[in-house]
Amino acid sequence: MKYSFPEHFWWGSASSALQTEGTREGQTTWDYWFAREPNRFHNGVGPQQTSTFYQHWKTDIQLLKQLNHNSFRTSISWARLIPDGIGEVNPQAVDFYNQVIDELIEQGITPFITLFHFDMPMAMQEIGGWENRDVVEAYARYAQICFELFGDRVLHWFTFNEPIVPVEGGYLYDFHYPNVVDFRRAATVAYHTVLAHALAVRAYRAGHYAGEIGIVLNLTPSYPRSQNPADVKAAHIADLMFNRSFLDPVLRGEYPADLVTLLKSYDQLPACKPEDSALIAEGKIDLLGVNYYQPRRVKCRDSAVNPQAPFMPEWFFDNYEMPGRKMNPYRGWEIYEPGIYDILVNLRDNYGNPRCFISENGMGVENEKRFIENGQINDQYRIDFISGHLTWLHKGISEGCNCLGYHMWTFIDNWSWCNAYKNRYGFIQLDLDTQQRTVKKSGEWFAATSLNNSFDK
Ligand code: BGP
Repeated sequence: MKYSFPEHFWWGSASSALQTEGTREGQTTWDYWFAREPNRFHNGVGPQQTSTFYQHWKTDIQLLKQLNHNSFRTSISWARLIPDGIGEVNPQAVDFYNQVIDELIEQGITPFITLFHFDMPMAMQEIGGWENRDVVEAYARYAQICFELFGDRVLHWFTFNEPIVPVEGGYLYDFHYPNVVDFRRAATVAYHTVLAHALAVRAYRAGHYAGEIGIVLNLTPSYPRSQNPADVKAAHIADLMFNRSFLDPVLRGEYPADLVTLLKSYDQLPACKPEDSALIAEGKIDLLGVNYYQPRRVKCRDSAVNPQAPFMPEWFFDNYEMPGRKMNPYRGWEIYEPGIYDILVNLRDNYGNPRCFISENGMGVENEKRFIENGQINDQYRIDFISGHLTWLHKGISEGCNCLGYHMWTFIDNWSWCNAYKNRYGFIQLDLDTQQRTVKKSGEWFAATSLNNSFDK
């Protein structure tokens, strides 16, 4: 069967500043944490060992073109642009991002720019990071500076990438700095992130720029083990905490009432100011990026909560391993293609069918060199992964969902936080020692799909 996509569909991939650029003066939390605890990172490889986009941006953009990208998302590094987060703007950074943006446009690739992709300037973390409202203000200033510098050419802005992840990683589950385990502080970080987002949207609207502004959320549909009310309730609470804690503010301009009630009853609500709700209402977006990797399956808890243990989302559910689930064993994530359709239908039916696109979807695989045939990685599993998701996305579009594009994670194999280079995601293989780039079979498949605006399956 032939799957064709709407005219002007966005075909491309996503990456981020910290994971690709390298060579940076301004220090981030990642540089600081790596210097102190290199053992936390796979094979002791830190955030300075990248695919060196800072040096190779021009030839990399040629590769994007070779892959027939019509759009590409990356982020600006706050710490590169404003090394201490709040002071002087670094003119070399301005030159660098101007060159990248201009070259993308020159090559017919629409730049999509994220303002914050997990890379907090260390100077900002030292004063409390997202727990401190001064950092919220500093971020709003940084956003405004970006709009002023690049807003004449960048027409698709994203305030944050997956804002729930620094909350989970840094304040609940110990996989990002500052490795705090404290729900109330996590809730404060999440709340302040929403305020920062809304301030950036306000600044963007005030500047009357020609483009649009949105956010990228990782939406993990919450599936209950069964229709037993106890399982359904568990899935509902997981959905409130991990999806709707950001989805509702940015699309409806307010938090779900039952999330607020739940957190209030456990005394976990962050400190709010009376003027906050009006600001949050102003944060409604024009465009939603959806990152989808895996579903969340939950069931009612089997055991009673230990009242001495820290308050956690898992007080309300257990994770459920569905028998027969399809797994990506390298990342430990379930592969469930219909999830992408369920997300789009939920947006259509419950959120007014907003303009949206798939901003990340991907499959990280270990030791891909074993798949080399005639000098090229034959990653048929990745082509199957993409085409499997695209068929469900296609079904969503044919049923009226307002999905405008599909971006893969990622372009060239890159540094993946604590996993460093363990799992490779790219359309293009990176040899870390020589920096040589080689297009994988999936890259060729994607180039053809984008060119034809369709594929056969
Ligand atoms: C997303 C992030 C990306 C990227 C990707 C792959 O959550 O936006 O930055 O890293 O996941 O996940 P990981 O690197 O954890 O394997």
